Amino acid sequence: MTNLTLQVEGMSCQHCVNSIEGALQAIGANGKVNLAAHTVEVTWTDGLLSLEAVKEAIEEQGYEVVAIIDNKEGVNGDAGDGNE
Ligand SMILES: [Cu+2]
Repeated sequence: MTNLTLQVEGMSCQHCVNSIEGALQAIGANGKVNLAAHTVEVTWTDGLLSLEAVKEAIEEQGYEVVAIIDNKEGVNGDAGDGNE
């Protein structure tokens, strides 16, 4: 599995959450929006999708992906909910 956290600009309400999570679901990824942190945690099966496809799905909804954090590299320990 690939598990990344994307920093996304432009999300402000539940409608945004639904748009992004719906768009990710439509391409076969699992997305979890954190509105307060302006992040989307995305998980998908390796080989099924590319990061480009994931970014495109979000950007097609009108949001901008400004940074990508690879959770496997443990950039920040705040989430600490044992991905695997
Ligand atoms: Cu909104």
